[in-house]
Amino acid sequence: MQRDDQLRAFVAVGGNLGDRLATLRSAVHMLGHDHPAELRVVGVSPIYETRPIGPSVEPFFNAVVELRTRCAPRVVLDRLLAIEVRHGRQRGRRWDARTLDLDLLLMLRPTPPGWVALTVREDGLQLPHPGLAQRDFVLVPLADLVGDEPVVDGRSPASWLAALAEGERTILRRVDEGLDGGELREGAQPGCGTP
Ligand code: PH2
Ligand code: MG
Ligand code: MG
Repeated sequence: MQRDDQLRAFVAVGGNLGDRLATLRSAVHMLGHDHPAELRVVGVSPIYETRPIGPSVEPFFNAVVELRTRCAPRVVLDRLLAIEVRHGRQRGRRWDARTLDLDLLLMLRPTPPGWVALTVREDGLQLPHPGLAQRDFVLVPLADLVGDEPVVDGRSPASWLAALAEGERTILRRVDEGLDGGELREGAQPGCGTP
């Protein structure tokens, strides 16, 4: 496969229990290092502190990470779930407080001259993520990475953000400490599941 066949995957990273900064940093480290032959971290957004949507009271830390991969969406999702489990994630009530939540937001495949979003509708996996256009805690960090690039049906994160009402905004502040840009790696990706 050509290098150009790599997919771009965008992952929302969030958590509102424990040491949120340490958790997010650790999750991004694992994304970049647990499966180096499969996933490569190429972008990290700033971290935002956000008002919880749903029953939680503790504010979240939220960020978005961009990966390059040749793995299918289901494989990427499995890697994310494994990292959640390693951070003590218990699956309880929907939208309970959580140490770490990794959501696969979007995957883009190269369609020169641009990129086209994969559409997936399977049990436990829907792409693009169904909440993508409504949540500023993913749109703002996604816009930090892609700006006004059209990512789904000609729409950009910036255009969805512009359509959000003031009352739907959750971002409290941008956190001074960031994710580690040292996770970013150059180089080719051997494949998915190949030695
Ligand atoms: N995640 C949820 C529910 N509510 N609120 C914020 N601010 N950030 C989140 O990541 C979040 C949420 C479900 O995963
Ligand atoms: Mg979530
Ligand atoms: Mg989730």
